[in-house]
Amino acid sequence: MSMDWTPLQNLINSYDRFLITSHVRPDGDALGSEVGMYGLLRHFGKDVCIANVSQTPPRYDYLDPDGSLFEHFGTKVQPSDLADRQALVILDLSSWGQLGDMAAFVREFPGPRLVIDHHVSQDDLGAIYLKDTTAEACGTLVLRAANALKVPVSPKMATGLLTAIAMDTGWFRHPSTKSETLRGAADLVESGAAIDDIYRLLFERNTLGRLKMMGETLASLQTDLDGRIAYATVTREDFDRTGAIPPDTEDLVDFTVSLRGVEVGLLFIEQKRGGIKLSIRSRDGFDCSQLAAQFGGGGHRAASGATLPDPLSDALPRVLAAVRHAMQN
Ligand SMILES: [Mn+2]
Repeated sequence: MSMDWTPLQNLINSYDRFLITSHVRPDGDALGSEVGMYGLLRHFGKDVCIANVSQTPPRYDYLDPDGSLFEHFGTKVQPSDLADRQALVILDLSSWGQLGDMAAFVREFPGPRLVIDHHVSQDDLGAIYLKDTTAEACGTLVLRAANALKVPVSPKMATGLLTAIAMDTGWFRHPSTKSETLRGAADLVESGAAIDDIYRLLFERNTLGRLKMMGETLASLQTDLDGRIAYATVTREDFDRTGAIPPDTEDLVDFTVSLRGVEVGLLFIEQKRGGIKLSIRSRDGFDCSQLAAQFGGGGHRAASGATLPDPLSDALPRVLAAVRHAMQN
């Protein structure tokens, strides 16, 4: 799908001080897209600041080697520090829930807001939307924006955007991977993204806590509906026992759908503040975003998530019943 990037160009023509943000618990696509957008706006001489509602997971520290790029909203930057920002660019999300504790700030932001996103679910964020739900990653859209606006892609931008696209396509394995995905990735490698280094930085720097958490997650795996559903749980005790931190659970849900015969995989993660973070993955066409929407969440057809206020003992049977119901109808 080709997109008209005029709204972004207009914003660049009209404003000087930009703020970029993305979703809670940022992943490779969120952070990598921010790095790409930062480079794009800097190319036009803009004053750019990135503020995120969650801390940057340690595995992504290579995107911000001197810790100067990603500011943590609420600790490192306060709303008053951002009072001079004229325009807001929101990446890889279109729902209030995904903004977490930054939602109030965004609601009151006086300047124009631009959303660049590829998620199906959408709230009215009072923004201009540049959205393509067929895009495999938000990073793909930022790369297209750079190309459309004739911005040369620096090695830093390329590193961010390759991270974004690789992570949202499961390192070019998911069905969302098209020939264009690989052509885009090839361009990014040509622009200076060291694909071997990026892979090693992301996947071969596990902490002992994360590996032990993988073990706990696998040990908790169970199946339902004659093996068509698989689900695993991560409890607060698992965190205490393994020494893992919340970002260490990224991608663990993928184990559930790696089991032969499974069509829907679920991972329930107990949250420190209470409630459950639910991750949903599917194979063979089951629509995860619809299921997530039943629980106030959203996402994509093959990957989605939601946050439930209930304790694990209530959330698990409730979600399982909903999945069974959806699969049997
Ligand atoms: Mn994404």
